Amino acid sequence: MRRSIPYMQIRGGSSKGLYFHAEDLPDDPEQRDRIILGAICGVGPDDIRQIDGLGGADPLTSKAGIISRSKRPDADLDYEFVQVVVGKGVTDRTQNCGNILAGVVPFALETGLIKADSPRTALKVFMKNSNAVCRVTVETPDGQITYKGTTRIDGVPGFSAPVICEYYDIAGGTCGSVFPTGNRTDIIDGVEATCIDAGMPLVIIRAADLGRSGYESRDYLDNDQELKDRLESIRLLAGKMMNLGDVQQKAVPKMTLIAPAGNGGVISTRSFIPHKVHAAVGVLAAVTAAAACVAEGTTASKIAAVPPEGSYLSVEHPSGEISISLDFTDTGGELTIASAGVVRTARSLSCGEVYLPEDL
Ligand code: NQM
Repeated sequence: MRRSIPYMQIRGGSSKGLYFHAEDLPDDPEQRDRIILGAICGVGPDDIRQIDGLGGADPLTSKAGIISRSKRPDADLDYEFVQVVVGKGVTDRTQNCGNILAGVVPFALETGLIKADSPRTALKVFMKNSNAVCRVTVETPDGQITYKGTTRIDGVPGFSAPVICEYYDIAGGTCGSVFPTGNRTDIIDGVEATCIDAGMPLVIIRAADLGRSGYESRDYLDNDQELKDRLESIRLLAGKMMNLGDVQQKAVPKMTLIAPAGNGGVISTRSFIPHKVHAAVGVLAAVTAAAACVAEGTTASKIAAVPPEGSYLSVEHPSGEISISLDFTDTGGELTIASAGVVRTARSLSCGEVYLPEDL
């Protein structure tokens, strides 16, 4: 008998992924992973084209979200993010994803997990990967989700309804503290780096310190093997320093090259996720880069153009910018982030049953 499971495919922010109800998957994490790999890569998990599955052969389209109603008093939904590492045939749950998050509430409403309010619905989502809550608000006129609207985000063509994401207490969720090495800068493999986790573990290095401008295109950097080898050797060392252990098979920490902003923003970024360059920048990666800009004594603060307190922090990336609001306190000891806000959009693309390989 051919086996299949219900799924929805949703564009969340500038990513795209498969969304599943937790109850449709086995409880055993190993079996869950085999099913997710089967759905996304089929029987060819090490095939970089993902030709035998529904994955899109790019880190940004090789993702899954597992959703259930939350039993926590502070949340309505639980969300677990799974990154399928393209060409490696493995899953990684170390990181969260703020783009796939944008599709979580639409998924819950479309599949009847929760009833919508009108004209908007705000739900609290517990993000298992980073142990924190995000309040997500979507447009639901007449109690029905709509994706139609006038909001545009860089990295996605056209206009859509806004998905407003307000993150609480995200700092240090993966590494244990915002500056997990205990320093605001470290010298790693001869280069000054800031190791920081304000929602996403990043290693932030000034591009100029590696002999690059930081304004190179995604394709150019993807072909710069010398740079990528250097970044990977720094990443493996930084992973251990950031309490992440051996990160060879993990997607974090993400290496982030920075340069002074070129278009009126706070900083310009090139984000390696971790071996391919992001077409834009991840949501939580942008929040973390913005946090590094406002914190004294980091690699970023030295070149950032920080606007007056209370203004949006515009983080530039290869396809535009993403604006972040940050409610933070920097005592010089620890950096605390009470909340961070960002606007995304989403659109449901397909739903049905995904067939699993028969020999799974
Ligand atoms: O940083 C890509 C993305 C992401 C993750 C990545 C993300 C985030 O853009 O919150 O959204 O960093 O691998 O989808």
